[in-house]
Amino acid sequence: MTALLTGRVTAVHGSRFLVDTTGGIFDCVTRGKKGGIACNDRVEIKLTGSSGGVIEKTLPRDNLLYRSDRFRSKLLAANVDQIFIVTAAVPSPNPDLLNRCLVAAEAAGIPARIVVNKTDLPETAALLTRLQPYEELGYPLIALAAKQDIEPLRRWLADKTSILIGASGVGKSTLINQLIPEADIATREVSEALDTGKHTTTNTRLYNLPGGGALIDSPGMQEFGLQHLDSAGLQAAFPEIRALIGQCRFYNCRHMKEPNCAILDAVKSGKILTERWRSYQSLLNELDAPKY
Ligand SMILES: Nc1nc2c(ncn2[C@@H]2O[C@H](COP(=O)(O)OP(=O)(O)OP(=O)(O)O)[C@@H](O)[C@H]2O)c(=O)[nH]1
Ligand SMILES: [Mg+2]
Ligand SMILES: [Zn+2]
Repeated sequence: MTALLTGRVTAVHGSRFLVDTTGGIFDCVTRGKKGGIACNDRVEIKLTGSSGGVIEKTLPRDNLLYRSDRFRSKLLAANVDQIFIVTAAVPSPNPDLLNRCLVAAEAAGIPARIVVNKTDLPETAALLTRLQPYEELGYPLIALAAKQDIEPLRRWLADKTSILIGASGVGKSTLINQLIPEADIATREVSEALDTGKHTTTNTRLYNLPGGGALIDSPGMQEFGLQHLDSAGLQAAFPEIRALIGQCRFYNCRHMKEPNCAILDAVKSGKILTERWRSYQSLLNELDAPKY
């Protein structure tokens, strides 16, 4: 009988997983259908050959970042110390996507930071002004141009496992290439030059940082469902709503259109950003939609 090897999942390609162990890197599959396996999961594998194996067991997770629609969950990464939500003035940012990423991070109990990339573009000034209130909510803003100077981000990463998430084209893979030249991830310009269509990232992959720690690249997302939250969990995932819970007239207020609602009052007076409340409202509506 072959002994089990412990390792961590460093890449997810559909139903195949690369597992990094003290004995080398193995290309693994799972045995039957066993729930999901995420990038950076700690697993036990049984070798089936010189380079392949089967994942026998997923070890307990410290945390799990994932999204979910009504039909299924999409696991992003496990056991991460922090999440960087990458934005840029171009392509045009979507505040709802940012809010959903922040809610997912809060729900998973993982600290979130916002990276504003491409500060070389003149449109960035307006974006930074618009995002300033997020810093006040407790989400640090890190502004930089990946292609010019990566230092503002580098100092956040030492000895931590971090993931970059965000829309397609904001520069996640470019950031990783600048920090870890050996990563050599194909980014868009390569393909633009060869005219082979977009060179977008299609899988989640972990790269070791030269000075210690690791950074996970993920495919750009357009949607971020959070069907795994309930209404209380959703309210708690908005720090500015969480701070006012218990101050509405109705103890079970949903902050949608109820009278004497502390949250609606705060939206009206500008203390809560309208774009934050809109995201809350659309997430709550999605939870209420019938599940098939
Ligand atoms: N002007 C400018 N462009 C940048 C900067 N960083 C990245 N880009 C460009 O943004 C485009 C997209 O970069 P990628 O790194 O492929 O973006 P991504 O977030 O990994 O995209 P997906 O893999 O599709 O999710 C490329 O053309 C980069 O050259 C920057 O600091 N300034
Ligand atoms: Mg990419
Ligand atoms: Zn209320």
